[in-house]
Amino acid sequence: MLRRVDPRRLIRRIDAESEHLTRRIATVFTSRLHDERTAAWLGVCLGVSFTVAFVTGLVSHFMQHPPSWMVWPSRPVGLYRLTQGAHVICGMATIPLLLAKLWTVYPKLWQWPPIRSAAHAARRGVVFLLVGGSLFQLVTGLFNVNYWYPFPFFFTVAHYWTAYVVFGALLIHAADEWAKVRGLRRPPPPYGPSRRGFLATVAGACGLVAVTTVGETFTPLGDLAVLAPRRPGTGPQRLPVNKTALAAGVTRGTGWRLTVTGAVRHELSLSLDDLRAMPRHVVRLPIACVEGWSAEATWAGVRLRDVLRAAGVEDDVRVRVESLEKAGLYRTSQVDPPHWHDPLTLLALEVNGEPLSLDHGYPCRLIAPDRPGVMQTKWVARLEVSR
Ligand SMILES: Nc1nc2c(c(=O)[nH]1)N[C@H]1C(S)=C(S)[C@@H](COP(=O)(O)O)O[C@H]1N2
Ligand SMILES: [Mo]
Repeated sequence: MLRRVDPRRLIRRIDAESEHLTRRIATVFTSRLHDERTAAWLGVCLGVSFTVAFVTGLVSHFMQHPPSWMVWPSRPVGLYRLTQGAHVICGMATIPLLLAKLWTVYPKLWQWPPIRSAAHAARRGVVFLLVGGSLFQLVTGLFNVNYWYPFPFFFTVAHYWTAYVVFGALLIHAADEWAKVRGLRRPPPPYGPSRRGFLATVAGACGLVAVTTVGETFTPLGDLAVLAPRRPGTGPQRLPVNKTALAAGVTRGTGWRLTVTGAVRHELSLSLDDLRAMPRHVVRLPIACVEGWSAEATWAGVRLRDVLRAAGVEDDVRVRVESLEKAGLYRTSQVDPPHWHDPLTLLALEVNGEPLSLDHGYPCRLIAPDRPGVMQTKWVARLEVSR
């Protein structure tokens, strides 16, 4: 036999239950650490770190994919090294910060009723995007830095577009919560050492992550970089390798030549001896990988501009540098006028006093100032000039 249920009684029953639950939750989360002041402090720090990550991330994206009107300078030499180091170190140090913030505010997840009005629903929607997007950025970023791709999408595209969602949600959320941030300027209500201790612990955790990773790009702290997958000074010819020749399917063949074609007055086909016969220049430049590590090395070879001048090019041409590598996203890169005019931009034949090893791009690789590592093309075989 089915019992008839009076819907009004049922609703009253549910209301009473939920009120009871809300009261229970409130008693569970009485800790000072879940209060608004702590959350606001952590929010300010997250606002700063996500802004740094967003801006430096856009720099990296638009250096690699510049719209036709955008031209990047080739100086300061180490600018990209700095911005990308900041991006990755800041992102890593943000992980404990975000976890602390989520722990501080998670009682709000169970607020009852879950939606009170349209405005409240919109606000919670923004927070949902912010939390979900932030976790996504930090987790995929961490995996990428460690060369681990357990997800079915392409990292850079997903990381790039999610950044706009997160930053948009962050701006709305910050505007919405600004009153609480302003409240931080008022003297705090009397409380014990717990909150200050909690914030100090979080700062310590962030600092520890930063100190154990920053050595991947700041050489004096190289020995401390236990969390970094690549370290300056470690690798063949004292330089890390991202993509090996084996992984790129490149072997040490014979009869290599460098061809220069496209918008040139004379096409060139140069042997290695032809290049060695040209004026040799030595430069000290870093490889600054998108994944955050960077390492300086001493490179020797011919200036890209000398080769292009020999082919007879106009001042405003662009150059596509192509690798022997058959497939792969990073087998070519674009060199714009500021970079190929720069006397530091070389087609390098040697690194740290030795001919390039195959893993570093033998027989010839591009090395230029202020440029992401992915654009320092190895195993160069062709220069395609365009107007
Ligand atoms: N042809 C080719 N060049 C390439 C790559 C590649 O995959 N293919 N990887 C790039 C990346 S991501 C970096 S960081 C640098 C690393 O140079 P290194 O291995 O000599 O340190 O090479 C770049 N040049
Ligand atoms: Mo890289």
